[in-house]
Amino acid sequence: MNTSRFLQQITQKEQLAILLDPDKLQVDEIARLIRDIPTQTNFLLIGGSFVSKGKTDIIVKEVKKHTTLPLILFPGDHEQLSNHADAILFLSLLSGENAAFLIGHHLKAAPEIKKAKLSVIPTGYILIDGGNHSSVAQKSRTRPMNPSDIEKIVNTAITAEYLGKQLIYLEAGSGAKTPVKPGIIQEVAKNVELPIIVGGGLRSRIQIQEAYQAGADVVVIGTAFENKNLAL
Ligand code: 1GP
Repeated sequence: MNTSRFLQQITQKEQLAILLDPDKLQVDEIARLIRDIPTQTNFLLIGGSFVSKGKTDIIVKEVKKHTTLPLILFPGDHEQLSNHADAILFLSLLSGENAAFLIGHHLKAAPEIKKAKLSVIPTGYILIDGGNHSSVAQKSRTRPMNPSDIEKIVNTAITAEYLGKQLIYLEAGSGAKTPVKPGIIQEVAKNVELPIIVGGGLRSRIQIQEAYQAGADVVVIGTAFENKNLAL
C-alpha cells in the first residue's frame, strides 16, 4: 500500500497500537500472545532499544502467521529490519542531538528498506522525561526533554513538520512512571497538522482516554500488555 494511504489508515481517530519487543519474546509464545491482544487493537508495532541482529525478522514472520493486523517496524537501530512487515516508522530522534539517531542508522538502513519495499513513514520522535532512565535515552545517549518546557517540545514538533516528517511520536519511554501529559499533547496538537502517536507508561483506560481527548491519534501500549496489566 502506498505510504500516505497507509498512514491515513493507521491514524484514524483513536487508534490503539500494541508494541511487541522482539528482545523479550520467544517464537513459541507468539501464538498465545497474539490471542491475548485486545480486540480494540488497530495495529502492532514491533521493536525495542536492544534487539539482537536477525531477531526482528524471526519474530515478525511468526507474528504474521497468527494475525492480519498491520505490522509496523519501530526500530531502535538499523539492524531491526524485516521485509515481512508492512511498514516502518523511520524515526528521527529530534529531542536529542546524537547524529547517529538523526541520520546515521537511517543511512545504513536505507538500502535494505528500499529492497524490502516497506511503506516508510518519516517520523519525528520526541523523547520526554517520564521519570525513569528510559532505554531510548540509554541507547541513544541523549537526554529526554523536560516535560515542563512545553514551548521547546512544541517547537521541536513544529520543526519536525517543517522537516517534512509525516507523524509525531511523543515518547515518555517504555515503562515510564509518568506518561506524556495531556497538556503537552494538547499544545502539540494545536500547533502541528501532523497525526500524533503517544506512548510510554500508559496503562489505564483513563490515561488512554485523556491522551485521545488531548489530541493523540494513536496510543501505544507495550509494558502494560507484557505484564498483563492493561485495564481497557
Ligand atoms: C515505548 O511508547 C512505547 O517505546 C510504549 O511504552 O512500554 O511503557 O507501554 P510502554
